[in-house]
Amino acid sequence: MAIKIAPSLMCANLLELRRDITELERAQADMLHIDVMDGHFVPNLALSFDVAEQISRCTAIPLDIHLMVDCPEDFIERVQRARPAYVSFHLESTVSPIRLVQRLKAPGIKVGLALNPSTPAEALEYLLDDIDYVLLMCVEPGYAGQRFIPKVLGKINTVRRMLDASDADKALEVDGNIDFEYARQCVASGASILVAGSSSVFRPGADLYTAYCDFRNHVSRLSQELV
Ligand code: S6P
Ligand code: MG
Repeated sequence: MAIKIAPSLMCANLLELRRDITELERAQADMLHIDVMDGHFVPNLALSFDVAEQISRCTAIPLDIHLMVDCPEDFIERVQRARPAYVSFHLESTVSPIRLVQRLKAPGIKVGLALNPSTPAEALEYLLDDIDYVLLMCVEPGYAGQRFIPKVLGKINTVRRMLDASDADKALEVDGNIDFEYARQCVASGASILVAGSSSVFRPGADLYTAYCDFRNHVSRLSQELV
C-alpha cells in the first residue's frame, strides 16, 4: 500500500495559512490533516469547522478531519459541509460508534476510528467491518510537540493484522511526533498514513516545501526497503 503523508495544519503558520497550503500544493501533499478540538475531550482548541470549510473551497488536496470532541454525533452536518475525504472520531468520545460511522458515511467520505494511546486494539473488534480506516494516537491527543509513546508500536502491528484480516485496503494512520525515525518504525509496523507536524514537515525554521519533499523522499525510501 502506498504510504501517504498528511501535514497537520494545526502546526502551520496560521497567519499565513493560504501561503502554507500553496506550498503544500506545490509539494503535491497527499492530504491535509485538520485537528478539530472542543476544549472538553482534549484540553485545547485547534482548527474549527469554519476553517475546514474554507480550506475545502480553496484547495483540491483531500482533507483529513480528526475530531477530538465530546459528542461527535452533534457535528455530522458540519463535517459533511467541509467535504473531507477522511474523517475520524475517537472511540472514547461516544457510546454508539457504529451508529455514528453509519451516519457520517457519505459519498466520497471515508470514516475512521481514532484510539488514544491507552485504548487497546481489541476495542476495534466489533467495528472493523464498518470503518474505512483506523487512526492510532502516538501521543495523548490535544497538543503538537509531544513525545512518542513507544508502546504504541506493538499496537500498530496488532491493528495492521486486524485490518488485513478484514480488508487489506483499509488504511492505518498514525498521529503524534512522527519524525523521520518514528516514521520508519511506524511504517515497518504497518502504518500507511503518517500525520506530519512539528517533528517533520513543520520543523521550526525549516522551509515548508523543502521539508515536505525531504520527508516524502525519506518515506518513499522506507516503502522501497519494505518491498
Ligand atoms: C494532536 C493532534 C495532532 C498534531 C500532531 C502534530 O492532538 O491530533 O494531529 O497536530 O501530532 O505533530 P507533532 O509532530 O508536533 O506531534
Ligand atoms: Mg490529529
